[in-house]
Amino acid sequence: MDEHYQPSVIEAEAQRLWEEQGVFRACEDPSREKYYCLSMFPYPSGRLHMGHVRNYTIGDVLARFQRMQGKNVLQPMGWDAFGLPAENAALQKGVHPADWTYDNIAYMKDQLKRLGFGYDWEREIATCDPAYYRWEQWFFLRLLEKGLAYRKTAPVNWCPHDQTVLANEQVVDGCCWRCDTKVVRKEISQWFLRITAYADELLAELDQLPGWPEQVRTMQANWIGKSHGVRFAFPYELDGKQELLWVYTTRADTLMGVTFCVVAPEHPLAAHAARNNPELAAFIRECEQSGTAEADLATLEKKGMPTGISVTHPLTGEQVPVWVGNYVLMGYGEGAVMAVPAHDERDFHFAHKYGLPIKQVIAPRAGDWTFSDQTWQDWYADKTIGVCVNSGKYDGLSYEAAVDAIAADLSAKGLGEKQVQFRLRDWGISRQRYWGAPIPVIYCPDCGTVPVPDHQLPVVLPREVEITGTGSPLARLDSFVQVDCPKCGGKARRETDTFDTFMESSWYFARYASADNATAMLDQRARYWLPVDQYIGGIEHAILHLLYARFYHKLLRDAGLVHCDEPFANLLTQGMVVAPTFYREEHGKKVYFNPAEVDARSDDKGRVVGAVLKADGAPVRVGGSEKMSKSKNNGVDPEQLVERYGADTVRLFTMFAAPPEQSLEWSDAGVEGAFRFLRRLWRQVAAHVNDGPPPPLDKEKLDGAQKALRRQVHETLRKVGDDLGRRFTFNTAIAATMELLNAVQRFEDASPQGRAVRQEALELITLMLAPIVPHICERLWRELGHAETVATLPWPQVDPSALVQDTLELVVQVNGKLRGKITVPVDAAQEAIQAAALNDENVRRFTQGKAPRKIVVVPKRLVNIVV
Ligand code: ANZ
Ligand code: ZN
Repeated sequence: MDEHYQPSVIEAEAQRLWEEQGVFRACEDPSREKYYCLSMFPYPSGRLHMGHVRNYTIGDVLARFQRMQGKNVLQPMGWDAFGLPAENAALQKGVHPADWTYDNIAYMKDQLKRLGFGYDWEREIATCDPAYYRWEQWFFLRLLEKGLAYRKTAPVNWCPHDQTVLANEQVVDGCCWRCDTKVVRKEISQWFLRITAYADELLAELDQLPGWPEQVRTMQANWIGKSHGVRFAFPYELDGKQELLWVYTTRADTLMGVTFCVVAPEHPLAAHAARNNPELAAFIRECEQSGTAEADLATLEKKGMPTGISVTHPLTGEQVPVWVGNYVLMGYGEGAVMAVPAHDERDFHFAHKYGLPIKQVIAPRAGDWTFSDQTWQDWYADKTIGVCVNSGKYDGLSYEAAVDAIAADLSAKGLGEKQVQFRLRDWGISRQRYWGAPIPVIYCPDCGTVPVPDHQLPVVLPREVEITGTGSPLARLDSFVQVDCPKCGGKARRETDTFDTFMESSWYFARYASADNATAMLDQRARYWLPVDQYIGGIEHAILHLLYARFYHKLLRDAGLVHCDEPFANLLTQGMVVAPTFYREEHGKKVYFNPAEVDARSDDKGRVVGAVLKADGAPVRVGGSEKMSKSKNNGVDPEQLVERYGADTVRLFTMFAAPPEQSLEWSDAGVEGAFRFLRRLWRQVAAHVNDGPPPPLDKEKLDGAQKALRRQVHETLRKVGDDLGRRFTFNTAIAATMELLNAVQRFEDASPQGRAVRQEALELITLMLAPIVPHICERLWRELGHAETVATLPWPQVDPSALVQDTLELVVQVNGKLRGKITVPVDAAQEAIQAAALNDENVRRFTQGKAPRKIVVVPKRLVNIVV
């Protein structure tokens, strides 16, 4: 065997072997336990980054490990291929989005193959393929039939100069990213999916996902945001007619503290009041100009204006003025609030700003809380602290009792009820973009909205379009837009919006099971494979993608296409890959340098403490470690690493450097270390193999040292199995294997049984590392004298007899000081242990022949001799 480790040769060889043998092709087999291992599919941006490599290595290690456990494993891969970057590339480089996307797919697929990931490529999916999105269109039509898809107007970001809708990420500081024109809000008609109909189930079933990180479940629960409150109305008269101003509150117990009401700028009452009030109309317009994101509203400076309209308090009959305020959302509750400035923080600041009265109605039941109408205090928000005061008949009631009593009184007057609200909004799925799946509907002047008939699917996204960055390319294409109405045959127009790309990623996991089915969206194979047993991906998808996928899965279930309730039984969210940043200040701006452009110095803990730019030898400043990104120029290109060290080193480093959920700190030294370990493993196997084959292992004939090594081998095997299978602590599994290799190296026994023990140790190390560094292990296995493909082998069994410990090491102290170590049989009698201790050469030097006054034996630990 060649003593030289050559990753490029052995990796290509192993990959060829797997491909020829079709090792990763998955076949449904009801007699075997299945394991569906799925990593989130990438957007084909051009090249893999380290985040991908980490995600996919974790998935591949788990898939390979479970295959060795005898499971029938499916591990597919595909491409989340629609999206904005392809259109940007078209604008910037003049390439067609389809060409750009498919070129990127080809390149990245090759990169994935060179990393040795064991995917069943026969199930590959690209979501921009009409064979994929036709089923998305087909299913959308089923949702339309059930009323789960509907159309309504909703605001978008609009650039008046480019005459185009902008995605949130295309709005930079409130302006268009291309022409810097101020972006405005525009109401247009769009398609929605009724996710709110599933809000309760989406929330309740989070409890049935013990295999998900707590943090992700909490984030989803908060996003769904179930709240219990009261919906009620303030009566008022408008132009001689009786009207009701509905509001929603979670604090009906504070109803007696209402001193004004606030409506959203888009509320009809605001519009009515603005008719003869130009100042108010201007204010409303100003509010409409600002962004639509809820996060912006939270930090927004609170502003308002009176409407001049008053409403009647439903319980006291007092007159309450109505204001318009920018902090009230039209899309939540009733788009109007009762303001209780004494106890609601936003109302408090609003009242202070505009000099509105503040009336205390909650007082602490006990303790050193106090009320102040001058400074805001957080205890008001805690419903358990207070009782009602200044509230007439409700005085003295606690939160729950007060809400019950007040809700009952409102209900008796026919003015309100208790109500459950969700923060979750219906999912807007229309995008005014080209590179997406066309929404399959047609608008006819006579028949209205007409679904595209099933037999006309797919509505193929036309290729020959002009992408200019202004307006919608599809809307300009007459051959696409102008169609005959499927109902009356008259002239009609096609919908030119495309689906939100979250639509494609909401069901791809199911399609992998039936990827080649040209006549149905899914088939019975989806029943076999679903749910996904292990899903792996970034925490950035904790809310939207995972919530949409769970929702879509339930839609599929209710259409009879899948059988289980939840799509992902277990979820692992891997941490970020971070790296140090290097920069210089130039004209007050930071200019970042890539880690590859600098020579960095590290301290003995591996922390970077200084660096110079290779190009000019002058120092650069060292910033903190941050997520690898273009903006910080601290990305490391996995391809260059694979070229230099091989895929196994890259895989080993990413799995060794940190537990999967934590951030992984990039380190050149760490990569070097991983490479050196593999080289050492290779050399040891070579040295062993080149001495010729050992005799068979005879367990009966082993001496103490041989038994000790065997015990460490099997203890390590047991630990690694647990680390990979249950704990997902790949780093500790690798560390234990490294220690074992050190022990093998120290074991210099060249006797026939010594060599047999070493053979077993090296074989088991090879099998244990196979999920992590599969290429080198294929080759080592053959060098160790076997013909099988490691990727198809079962996980080795721990030999219980090897774990039995028949000798013990005890420390020996003389007068409390450590003086020696002895090895005794585990079942040795007290006298034998004492004799062995006294007999030890080192111990004798310290006892100097004196008779011991006392000997204490602490079982399994130590012997103390007092002289
Ligand atoms: C009076 C009140 C008093 C409130 C108090 C809170 C504390 P969650 O829990 O998120 O459901 N609210 C209702 N509709 C709103 C809208 N469209 N825009 C902005 N705020 C709105 O929040 C419910 C609370 O948020 C409601 O309870 C209401 O303020 C406000 F001491 O009513 B509360
Ligand atoms: Zn028609």
